[in-house]
Amino acid sequence: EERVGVYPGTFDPITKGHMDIIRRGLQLVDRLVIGVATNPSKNPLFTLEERVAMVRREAGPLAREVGVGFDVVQFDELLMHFAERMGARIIIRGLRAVADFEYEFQMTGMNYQINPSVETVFLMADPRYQTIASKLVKEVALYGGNIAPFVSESVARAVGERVGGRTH
Ligand code: COD
Repeated sequence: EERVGVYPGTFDPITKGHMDIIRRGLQLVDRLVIGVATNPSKNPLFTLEERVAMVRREAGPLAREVGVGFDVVQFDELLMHFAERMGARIIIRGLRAVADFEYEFQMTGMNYQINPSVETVFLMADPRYQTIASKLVKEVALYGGNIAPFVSESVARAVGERVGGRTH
C-alpha cells in the first residue's frame, strides 16, 4: 500500500524552513501532497493560486530528485477531511521553538479526535533554518531588509515586488 503524507500549511510565502521540512518529509513517504490552505484569517500576502504556483516551482524539483510522488493541492476544508480525500494516513508538520508547541499540540489533539487513524509526525528543520517564519520574512521585506537568507531568489523577488520594499 502506498504511503501518502500530507504537509499542510499557508506557505505565504514558502521559506527555506518549509523546504527543509519538505526535503525530510520526502524520505518518509511514497507520495507527498503539499496542501496549501486558503487561510483567509491569516490575510495572506499572496493569493492561493500564487502560493500553489510558488510551492510547485520550489519543491517540485526536490521531489523529482528523490523520485517520490508529489502533488501541490489547494484546500479550503478541515485538514482531516482533506487528508482523507488524498488517501493520506500521515500529516507532516514542522516544529520550531516553544512558541509553535502550544498551537501544534492543540491542533494535533483535535485532529486526532476527528480522525484517529491519521498520525501527525513532527519534524525539526536544520538549525540554520529553524527560526525562519513567513510572517517575519514579510516584515523584514516591508522595511527593506535583505530576505535572501530565508527564501529562494525567486521567492525573494516575488515578495519584494509585492511589498514594494527593496530586495537587495
Ligand atoms: N522550521 C520548521 N518548521 C517550519 C518552519 C521552520 N523554519 N517554518 C514553518 N514550519 C512549519 C510550521 O510549523 C508548520 O508545521 C508548517 O511548516 C507550515 O507552516 P505555515 O505557517 O505555512 O502553515 P500554518 O501553520 O499556517 O498551517 C495551518 C493549517 C493550514 C494547517 C491549519 O490552519 C489548518 O489545518 N487549516 C484547515 C482547517 C482545519 O482543519 N482547522 C482545524 C484544525 S484543529
